[in-house]
Amino acid sequence: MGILKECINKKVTSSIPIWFMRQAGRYLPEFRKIRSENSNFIELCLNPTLSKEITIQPLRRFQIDAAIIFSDILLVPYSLGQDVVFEKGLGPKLGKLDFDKISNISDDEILEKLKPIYDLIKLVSNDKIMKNKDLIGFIGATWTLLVYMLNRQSPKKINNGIYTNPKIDQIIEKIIHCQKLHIKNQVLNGASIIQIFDSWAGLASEDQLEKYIYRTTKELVEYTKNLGVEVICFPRGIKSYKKYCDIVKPSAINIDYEVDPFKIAKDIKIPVQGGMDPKCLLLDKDEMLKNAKKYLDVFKDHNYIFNLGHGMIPETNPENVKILVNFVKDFR
Ligand code: 1CP
Repeated sequence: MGILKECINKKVTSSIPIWFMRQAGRYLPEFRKIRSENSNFIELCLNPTLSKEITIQPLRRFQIDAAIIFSDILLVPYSLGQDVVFEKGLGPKLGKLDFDKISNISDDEILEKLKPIYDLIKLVSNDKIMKNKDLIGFIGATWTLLVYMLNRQSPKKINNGIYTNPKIDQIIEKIIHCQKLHIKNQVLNGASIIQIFDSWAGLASEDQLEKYIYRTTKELVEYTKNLGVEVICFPRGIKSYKKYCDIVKPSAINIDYEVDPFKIAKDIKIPVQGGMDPKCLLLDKDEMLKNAKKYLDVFKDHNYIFNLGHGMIPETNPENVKILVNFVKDFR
């Protein structure tokens, strides 16, 4: 067990746990090299040898406390038989959502498609670099997957807005079923923590929050906790983190960079992760560390995991990451 898990279990840790969302990726030259030789992103995710290498690359460089598996939230729609391609510079493009096809897909077919991810988790968790570290498995939240599956591309690019479909309730049940299978198999193969990414939670109306976010995420959180594993939720852009935590009851909550950390520290009693704007890593060293110190100070009496308020951006200089990690590690 690593100190992330200890922190989530409200223990006093030897130092402040730290890892980064999107730590395994585009800002690292060693990743870019592998990526340039592998143009098909899905195939890269489903190559356990290469995805293991990418997963541990940041651990070789920085004193971080966890690895997050190199994979993608859109492998769940892919496993349900919806086409997913990643076009350079354009982001993901999904095929037509064929409900009858999705509803007829068996568990064996889903698991057959996702098996390389479980092989990757096994490979990473057996590597000696993982001693005293946590291995984070993840899924996209039901709402965020629904947004991609119905919108068929990032809502950042074009947002068709109406996430309605006459069969929406059945689609949701099938997604939840697949998410549970994926969570269970990540845990069985060695994931010690699960993070649920709800990247588009901020797009949901009040009504959609009730119908598509609270209920579905609460069900997945309960399911994961019953497997004996902690679950961190990241409902990016949600209006009330407090209400979300009260209803969904995650083991820890990742906050985005737009919320006021003082208010979070006052209102929320469960362990908190993240918050700092990823753009701070593009500032000069002193400015970056001033921002980091703000979060460390605000959460000094809290169980706090240092991380960002969204994923690391591609222009990040790895040297700055190193400076930041060392600063956080020396903080107490
Ligand atoms: O082109 C490339 O080189 C691929 C870029 C890339 C990478 C490195 C994508 C495409 N996905 C990933 C890996 C990834 N995705 C990880 C593992 C690496 C790590 O975190 O260290 C994780 C956890 C994700 C999760 C993910 N994928 C999210 C949730 C987190 C977030 O950033 O909000 C989302 C929304 C996706 C969808 C996705 N995958 C990739 C793209 C370009 C997108 C679309 C983003 C958008 O709609 O804006």
